[in-house]
Amino acid sequence: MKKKLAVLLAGTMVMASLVACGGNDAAPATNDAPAAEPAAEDTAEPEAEVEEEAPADDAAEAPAASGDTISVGFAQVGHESDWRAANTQNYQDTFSEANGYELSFVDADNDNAVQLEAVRNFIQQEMDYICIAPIETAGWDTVLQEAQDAGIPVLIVDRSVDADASLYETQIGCDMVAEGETAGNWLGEYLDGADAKILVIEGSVGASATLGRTEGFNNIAAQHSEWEILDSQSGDFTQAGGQEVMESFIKSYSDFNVVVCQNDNEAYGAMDAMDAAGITYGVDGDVIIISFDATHDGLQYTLDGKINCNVECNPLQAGFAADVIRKLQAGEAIDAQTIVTDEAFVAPGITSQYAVTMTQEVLDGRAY
Ligand code: GYE
Repeated sequence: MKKKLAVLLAGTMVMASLVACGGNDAAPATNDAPAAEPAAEDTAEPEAEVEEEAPADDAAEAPAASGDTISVGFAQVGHESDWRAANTQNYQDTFSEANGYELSFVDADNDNAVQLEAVRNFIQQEMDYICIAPIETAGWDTVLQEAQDAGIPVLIVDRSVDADASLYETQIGCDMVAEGETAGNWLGEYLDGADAKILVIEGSVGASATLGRTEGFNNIAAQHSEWEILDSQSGDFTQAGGQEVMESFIKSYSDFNVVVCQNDNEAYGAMDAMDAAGITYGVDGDVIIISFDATHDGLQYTLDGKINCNVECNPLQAGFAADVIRKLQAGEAIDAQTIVTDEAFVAPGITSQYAVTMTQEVLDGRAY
């Protein structure tokens, strides 16, 4: 059951530091620590962003220790990609009973209405905390206000929302604009002044991951008059979507040398479509493939030279959410935003100032 207690954090609020908050320092809260509800004016205070490495697997130490179980509702986007599967698994492992949580997990199947309803159900069930991985950035004000009115702290995770930041506690996720810029910077370095005719398979429409990666890549493309973006269509972050979009691109464009896929699953679909059309790609082919996520299979394709550059988005983010909840339980200050840091990877034979060259060792060392 949710206990309501407004904890005045103003006096204890500290500027966000660069000290790692997702590591093994998550001390258990005491038994009598109630579910803290920071005062609204405190949550509205802008704090510095912190950049974080992914937390270790054991980051989610039991916040409740021997005390009450903490109930957490997680409204997940869906199951559209390998990235999402890894992210879901990470939440289920982290917010486990053994760690002192009761996790209510809803897979919204990429449907906004289902996701909004899930959040409203969590409010009705008086969850202690709600985590939302928002399908789209838009449309959140009303339900976030409802959660705040009910005194339930909300964590926006993975993607971001357009809503007023005073309506939620914190946002945790990768910097999507930076990811897009990394992809563009790598391409500029690789092409070294050569022309590019670029096709973009975007992610789901209205998702911050799509908007950010597109913006970031376009920022760099704007610096290259020798580049032309021929077309940009949504593949909905799925393999089937990537294949469908690529098939239609192949019908419409006979002259292209770069395909940007905004996630690995779309890249798998795009590769299938190019295979079927007899178009070669990768380090030994005619078409450069850029992908995002750097999941295990995506990096295998990168190691095999099929994907030229793969920009990571680390799905292991639940430890950061657990750490925020631990701090709220303890009445401690939290960061307004946690940026999960990423790397980029390039195929063997490519060296880059923006990316790590893939080896079997790098692949074997990956946790997802
Ligand atoms: O890139 C994609 C997933 O929001 C970062 O969503 C996430 C994206 C990820 O479907 O594979």
